[in-house]
Amino acid sequence: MSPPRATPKPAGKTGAPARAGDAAPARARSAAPARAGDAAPARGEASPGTGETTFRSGFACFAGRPNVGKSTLTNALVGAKVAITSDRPQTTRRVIRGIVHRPDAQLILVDTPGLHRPRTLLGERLDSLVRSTLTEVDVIGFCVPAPDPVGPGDRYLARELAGIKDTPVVAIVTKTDQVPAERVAEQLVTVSALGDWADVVPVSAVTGFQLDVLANVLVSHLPEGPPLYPDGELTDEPEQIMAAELIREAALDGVRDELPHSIAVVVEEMGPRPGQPGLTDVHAELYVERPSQKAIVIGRDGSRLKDVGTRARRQIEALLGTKVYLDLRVKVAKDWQRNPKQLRRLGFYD
Ligand SMILES: Nc1nc2c(ncn2[C@@H]2O[C@H](COP(=O)(O)OP(=O)(O)OP(=O)(O)O)[C@@H](O)[C@H]2O)c(=O)[nH]1
Ligand SMILES: [Mg+2]
Repeated sequence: MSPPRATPKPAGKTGAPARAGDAAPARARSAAPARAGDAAPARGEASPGTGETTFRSGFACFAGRPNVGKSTLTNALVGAKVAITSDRPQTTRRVIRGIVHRPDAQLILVDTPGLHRPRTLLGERLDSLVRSTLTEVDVIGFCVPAPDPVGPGDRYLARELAGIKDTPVVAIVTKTDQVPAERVAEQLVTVSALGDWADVVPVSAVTGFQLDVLANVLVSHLPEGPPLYPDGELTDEPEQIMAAELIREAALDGVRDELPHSIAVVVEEMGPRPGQPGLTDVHAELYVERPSQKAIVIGRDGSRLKDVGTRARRQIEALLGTKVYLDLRVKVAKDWQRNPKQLRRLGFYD
């Protein structure tokens, strides 16, 4: 069965400015990633003497501090929303694969949680998740935002990445639309001096500036090989997980301080309502760490929760292509970020 196609083409190819915020969520398949052996025949495979281009396929991982724009960049390159984003740091909590299909290559982008000094067991788990991912990819994209001064966190990370032998690292200066050209130039010089990078590329995921250049650079570091995922598949994230993420994204909007970190969402059940094929029932639980946080999330007379539910439902409808009935409940899982049992229950394994 071929996967449902989730609209836009990679941003760099269409030339249209890719705004991650506008992108409809990508339809996901729950299938495990296809192994090379299962893959469809390669297009454009090199045939000696004919001058045909070589087909490349492989993995590029985006790494960087929290909030530098890794997920927004992933979405912009894929041309659809495969990862949730927010202006709060530490939004991404899992490794998310987004797939860019080109006539000459299949580029699998691996978006990772932002690297920071872990303060909780969750932080430690995410940190080790990123580190193991970094050793498994063909090329690493080290993201540093143009507006922010380069700090000790970036320097530390630059040294770590330089220590990963045999994997080229491309430094990416993100969010160039937020600053004047001189500041971008300045940041390029600073970032270049941080390490021995295979390339240094400035980009804006919001305006689409240089996305095609970045895609070309990343593809140039991939090995020759056939596509690893079926044509048109934009992510291998299961729909149930994507739905939970979309609810969390809606819940993150407008909350402050520690609360964003304390929110976790689990979709307990999701499926078509019997006798109504155009309607999907989604039963989800939104966890916080303390009763006081529960009151904030619910809001006066339930108004905030209702608003979160409405926004999340629209996004899930776009994801599934059906009407959605969303049953969203708020629960307290005391200090779940520090509790191994709770972490496991919420899907964070060690
Ligand atoms: N203006 C502008 N804003 C951007 C750009 N890229 C990302 N942002 C914003 O920066 C914020 C953080 O973006 P994310 O993509 O969630 O950052 P991240 O690096 O994935 O963050 P973590 O998952 O927490 O590590 C969001 O508010 C984005 O809208 C860009 O190119 N231009
Ligand atoms: Mg992210």
